[in-house]
Amino acid sequence: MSDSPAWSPPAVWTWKPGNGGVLANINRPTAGARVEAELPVGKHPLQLYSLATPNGMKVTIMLEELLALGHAGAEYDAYTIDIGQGEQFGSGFVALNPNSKIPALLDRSGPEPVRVFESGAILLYLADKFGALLPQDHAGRTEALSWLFWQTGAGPFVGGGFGHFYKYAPIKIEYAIDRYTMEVKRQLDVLDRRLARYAYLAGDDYSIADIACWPWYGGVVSNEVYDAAEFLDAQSYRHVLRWTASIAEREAVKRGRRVNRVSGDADQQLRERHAASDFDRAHAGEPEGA
Ligand SMILES: N[C@@H](CCC(=O)N[C@@H](CS)C(=O)NCC(=O)O)C(=O)O
Repeated sequence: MSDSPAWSPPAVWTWKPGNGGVLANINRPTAGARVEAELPVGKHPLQLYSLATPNGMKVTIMLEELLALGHAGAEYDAYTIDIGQGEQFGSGFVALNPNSKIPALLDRSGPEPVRVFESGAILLYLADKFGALLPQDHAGRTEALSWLFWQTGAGPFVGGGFGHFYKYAPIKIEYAIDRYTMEVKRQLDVLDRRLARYAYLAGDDYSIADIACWPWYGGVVSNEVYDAAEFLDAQSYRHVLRWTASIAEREAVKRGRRVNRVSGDADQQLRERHAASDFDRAHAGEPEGA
């Protein structure tokens, strides 16, 4: 093996500021708010504070799907949280998510506001609230939730494990990359075998299980995250590729993936979303809020 670090752990770990690769300026070993900062609030019942990462996209895709199904109560204001600048540690955001990670949702439609954090919990909350994108029968619902929870358990191996060590870590560590590459390929094979038999993860119908998995695994095989499709031999997961391409064609997915996007093609970015017409305005190159 090419790397053999001559380091052994001390009795008690101490934090070395600066050790954290590209996130070094925001990572700390402690939780809680670092600054007083109120969150903006718009006019719709649902307020989303997020960023167009794979976890963030799950929620904006879900909201756009609900709106496409005619659920007017799913209208939402989406605000960007710049995690590179540490906005997730502002007091207003921490009050919504004590874990300081996007996405976070505030539902102001009832007598008391309801906060929801964790992307999987937000998908389930919205599916239950609107009675959509989750099978109604107990067996079907259970299958969909199994895949939803599978994703929230498996996803950190993709992002925090493979993505971190393959793409973001300041040094390339063969042991870590081997370990997480094997796991990500195993997960892709899990999906490929399932999708060889069914159109969607929960069966015949598109559901929150697909919405949770698509930004991660679809992003990996279509080379949109980590630039690792060749390394992972993504083209061999042909059922995952078929599923990825078919979901990418959905109009709600095309809209949802643009919300809270702050990088890439300018015409695909919509930092804030307050109305369906914002998408047309962004395409026409007009400033937001115009
Ligand atoms: N388990 C969480 C993970 C959320 C998460 O990791 N969010 C990342 C962006 S994708 C984040 O906010 N990172 C900021 C930080 O770690 O400080 C979920 O599914 O919502």
